[in-house]
Amino acid sequence: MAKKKFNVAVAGATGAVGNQMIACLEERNFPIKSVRFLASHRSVGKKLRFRGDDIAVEELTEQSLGSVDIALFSAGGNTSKRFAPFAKEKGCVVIDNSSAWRMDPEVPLVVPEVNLHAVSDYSNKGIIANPNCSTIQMVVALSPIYKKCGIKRIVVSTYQAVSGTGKKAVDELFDQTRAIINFFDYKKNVYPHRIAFNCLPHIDAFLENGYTKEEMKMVNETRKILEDHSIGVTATTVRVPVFYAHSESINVETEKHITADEVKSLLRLAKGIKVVDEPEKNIYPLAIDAAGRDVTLVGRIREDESIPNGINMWVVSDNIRKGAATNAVQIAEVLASDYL
Ligand code: NAP
Ligand code: 3JN
Repeated sequence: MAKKKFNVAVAGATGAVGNQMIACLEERNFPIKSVRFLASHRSVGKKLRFRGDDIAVEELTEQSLGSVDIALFSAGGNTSKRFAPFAKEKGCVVIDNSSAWRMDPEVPLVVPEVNLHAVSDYSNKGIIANPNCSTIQMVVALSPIYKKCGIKRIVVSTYQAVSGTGKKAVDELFDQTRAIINFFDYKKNVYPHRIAFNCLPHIDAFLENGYTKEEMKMVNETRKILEDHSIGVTATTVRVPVFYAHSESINVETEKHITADEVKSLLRLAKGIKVVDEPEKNIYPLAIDAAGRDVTLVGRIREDESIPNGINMWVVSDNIRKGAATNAVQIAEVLASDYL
């Protein structure tokens, strides 16, 4: 029997994440009957290449979602809030990359390597949420440990690439770096401070509790995905002058004891992970090695000698691929093969 094919739309197709979604659909040979690329009115008529054809970008409107089976959204939270409920009325399932629906109890928040079963709740609202990129790579690395020995507490510090802020931030890092090394004046539009040759302990807006929204996303999303609200999570998120791939220093306190060697063995068998841990040869996960790949690199795995049950690790993954586009397309693959 011929494999079923789907009408697919990408909303936010002209953006950093949308572009990568298009690349993932193509690379992974997603079963597509028709494809629509949607963005704001500013991009109408722009052509994007897909499987050898030039496809004109259309404006995202209620009409443009008619007869779409699966819509991958990465056009910001407000756009998702406005259009995702409408998509459901039209019989379309939305896989949403924004934070708009992530903490809605009726909306599954899915990382296929971790909680694939949650996809089955998609029909409540017709929406499946894709977690924040920093959360995705952390739970990919921690879920095998959680399943084996439980987790009491996680302390994480992130080193996040500028591509997480979108296309304009990638250009800003490039332009500032070029200006500074040539002794020219530089412009600053995206971040409140210079990002070139600097680190900013500030991602997304500050909240009343002193944390940023990005930090609280990591706390709340991790608990929802691991389905355990007793886990203590505290995060410090930092923007660094790297183009692609987020790095994270993670300290995890487990319920039951586990050695560093046991963690390495566990993670070597886990889906979506590559253990890169030969410090004696200067081999450990690097952003430049993770960029452009879907695998999450884990290394510097060692016991935390300050507590009885603690592990430290360094986790690196491409924030636009596994952190956004690839995770969304993986979810779409499961929907397409098992549910639609
Ligand atoms: P970007 O490069 O700035 O692209 C933004 C995209 O949204 C563009 O295609 C833009 O279209 C479109 N857009 C903006 N306003 C719109 C509107 N009113 N109607 C329709 N389309 C609109 O940003 P990005 O980095 O790709 O991120 C896009 C969104 O994805 C973010 O806002 C965030 O919600 C989500 N995201 C999630 C993660 C994650 O951690 N999973 C990571 C990064 C981003 P034009 O080109 O026509 O303006
Ligand atoms: O800054 C990063 O590295 C990740 C950024 C994600 C992001 C950027 C703008 C809006 C998000 C997100 O996915 O949480 C959002 C949002 O939808 O809130």
